[in-house]
Amino acid sequence: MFLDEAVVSVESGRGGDGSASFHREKHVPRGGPNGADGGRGGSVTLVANRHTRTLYDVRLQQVLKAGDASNAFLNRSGKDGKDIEVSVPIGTVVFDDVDGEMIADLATEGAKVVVAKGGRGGRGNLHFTNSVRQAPTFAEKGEPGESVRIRLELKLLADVGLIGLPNAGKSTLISVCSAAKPKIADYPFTTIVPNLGVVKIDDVTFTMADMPGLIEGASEGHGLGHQFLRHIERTSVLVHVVEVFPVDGSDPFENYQKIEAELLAYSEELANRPRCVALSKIDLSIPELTEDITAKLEAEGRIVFPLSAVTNQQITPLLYWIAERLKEQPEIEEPTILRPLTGKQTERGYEVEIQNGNFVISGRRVERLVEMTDLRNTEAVRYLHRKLERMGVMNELREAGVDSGDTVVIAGWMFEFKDWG
Ligand SMILES: Nc1nc2c(ncn2[C@@H]2O[C@H](COP(=O)(O)OP(=O)(O)OP(=O)(O)O)[C@@H](O)[C@H]2O)c(=O)[nH]1
Ligand SMILES: [Mg+2]
Repeated sequence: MFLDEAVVSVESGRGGDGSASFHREKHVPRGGPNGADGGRGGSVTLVANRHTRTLYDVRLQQVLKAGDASNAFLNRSGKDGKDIEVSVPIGTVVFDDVDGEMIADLATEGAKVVVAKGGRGGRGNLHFTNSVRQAPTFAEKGEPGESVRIRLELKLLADVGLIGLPNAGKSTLISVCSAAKPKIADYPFTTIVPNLGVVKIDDVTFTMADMPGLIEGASEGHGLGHQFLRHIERTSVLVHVVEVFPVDGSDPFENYQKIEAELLAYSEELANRPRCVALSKIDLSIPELTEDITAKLEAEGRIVFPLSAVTNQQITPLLYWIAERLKEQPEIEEPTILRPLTGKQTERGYEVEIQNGNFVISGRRVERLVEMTDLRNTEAVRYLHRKLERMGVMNELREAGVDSGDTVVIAGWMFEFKDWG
């Protein structure tokens, strides 16, 4: 796994229990209910922050856990649990690690997503009074916190991406265009994480990312494959760096075709981005050879910039071309929160299934209802029963053929079915 990826467990805090209590005053033997509510459990929020550069700190954590709330005591409310905010780099994409669905794309400074929402505080008995039940002896328990596993991926946000085979001269190019100081060496796979540089040409400033070398089969995950192709998804302009005179004796034109094929296989949309070829290391070539390859690439419809980063030849025409292309590009979109994690889990649906003769009810809302019920208190159980009746759960059970005395299982609790009708 790379530094720009992290899988973490996230837990929100549980809500505090509500209390069941009654006014006590001199001369008043039994006052009205006054039980207070439990506190709200802490939530876990991810926030995009430009001072955070990698997901390294997140990866060091086993669990990101917010605080539990405290229970209400008599007529005093419980304290809320501590929320936690975790800083992640701008460009972090959040996935549900279980179903792989994307939850949020934190593409701008300050973009936030709640990944685990704190449990609601249980309501005190005061809430359960009505015309017939004036002195409820029960209160609601706090809602349990959520526990989810999320996967974070950092997608670089750069205007321009430098792509090409290993050793093509990408890092050297970014080092002469910007203040970036990437590692440069005469062997392949020198760059293992993308380097970001800021380029200034006249009054235009843009960011450039130097990608690790791609190899044949990258689109199927070979080499560093998808890991890095995904970084270029968010660049507006691509510069394909092709070595004019490869030391390994390979053919520059075939090399060019290999990478182009990978791009196309990875994403057609990506392959259609504005793109040019930087024909690198022309100081190692002879003019005839350089011209020959340039002509071949131009015949493919490519714009070609023969250049040398070492002798600093012909770099500016490339930068002007990039600046022009960027002017034509739309601004980067707003952050997208596709699906707050908690949204999916509060779905209203439930299911009744018969397992080994037991009637098993599943569905988050129903399970939470049971988890928040003080099952030792008959009055609370009756209240639960009525709620389930109103939700239609009881009818569904009857339709499934439940009989008095049968066992109903909800959230791991077993109930004996009794039709109070
Ligand atoms: N003569 C000459 N050598 C160059 C030029 N550009 C890069 N090189 C050399 O080519 C080798 C590879 O350069 P890098 O910039 O590390 O190549 P890269 O594409 O970043 O390679 P990876 O990170 O391994 O994918 C180094 O030895 C560089 O000094 C150039 O314009 N002229
Ligand atoms: Mg490199």
